[in-house]
Amino acid sequence: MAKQRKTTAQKPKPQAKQAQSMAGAPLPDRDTALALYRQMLTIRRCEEQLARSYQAGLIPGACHTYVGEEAIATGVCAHLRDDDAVFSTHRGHGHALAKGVPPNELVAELFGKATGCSQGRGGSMHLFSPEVGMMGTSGIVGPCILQAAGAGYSFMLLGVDRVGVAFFGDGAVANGAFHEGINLATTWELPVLFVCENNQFATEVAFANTTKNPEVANRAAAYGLPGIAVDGNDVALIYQIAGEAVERARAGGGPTLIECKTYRTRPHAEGMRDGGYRSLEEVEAWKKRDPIATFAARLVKEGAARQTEIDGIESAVDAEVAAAVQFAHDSPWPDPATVADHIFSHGSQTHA
Ligand SMILES: Cc1ncc(C[n+]2csc(CCOP(=O)(O)OP(=O)(O)O)c2C)c(N)n1
Ligand SMILES: [Mg+2]
Repeated sequence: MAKQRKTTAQKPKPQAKQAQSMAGAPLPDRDTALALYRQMLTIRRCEEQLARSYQAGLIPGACHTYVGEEAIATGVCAHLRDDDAVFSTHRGHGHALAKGVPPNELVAELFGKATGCSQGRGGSMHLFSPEVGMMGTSGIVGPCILQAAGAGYSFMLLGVDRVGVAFFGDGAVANGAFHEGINLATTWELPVLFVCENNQFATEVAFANTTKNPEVANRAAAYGLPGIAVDGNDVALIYQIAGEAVERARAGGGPTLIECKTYRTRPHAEGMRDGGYRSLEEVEAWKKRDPIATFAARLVKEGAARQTEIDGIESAVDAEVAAAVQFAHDSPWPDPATVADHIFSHGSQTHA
């Protein structure tokens, strides 16, 4: 059963309210470090496979991959339980996987199959798995911030130590939802993490061209919550900072805004061009800072893992993703007779 939240008298002191920029963190313990590596690689391999499947015409609808940003979902979700609630974006495959949706169910969903996490009815931008607290990806930029605040409000009213998490891009920062959600969650000290994946572009528009303040974390000062900017390609750092924020939220210490500075190294969506708005040199420079390769190298260099162990994880992940694709291929389409299912609620009651 969920633990009771601490009373006001026991509340931890909130962190300094000014924005902080954090650099570097020690490796977590070996098992955790290897699990983080495996999770990032699972996201990467799934995304590479989904890109190929999209090109082969197997994915109806849009497919926005998370390649280059895997450290963020991985480092944050490693601290979450199934009863914590994640609300995500159009770029949400990584969030779903890190929150516990199995690769089978993700790939099948994108193929439109009945075995997908949303029974083949949602696709890439409507990934739901409430059983593991994946409360949905969304094609609308911004509302996930409000939904996470709403989840935090529910958890506070229930008196439980669960947390709500919103993942969103730099493109959501000028949306009214950012202001409303963060202001409300801070005022009411709700247990929420606001995780901005600042990959520096909204579609093909540079963040710096849409604001006079291209830093996100320092916006926290305007609302009065801790704002922390981190290297979004450093999974050990994200794991550390997110762990502190989750612990604070569970203990009644209120929300945190975490800005993860990162870069997507594939086009905005599969099938789109990737030129004209950013240089190839810039993309190549960020590929050298790949969150997965750099973490693997660090694990070996610091003696946390042998290269053979890294290779073994890679083989296991490749096999898991290949099996997921086969599972999706072999799965049935949804039965057309069920097209109207799940549209109306039959179980709800009204109370006068
Ligand atoms: C409210 C709203 N406005 C505009 C769009 C069109 N749109 C889809 S994705 C996108 C870019 C979002 O950029 P960002 O939030 O930085 O996320 P990223 O794609 O970089 O991960 C936009 C503007 C939308 N889906 N919803
Ligand atoms: Mg962006």
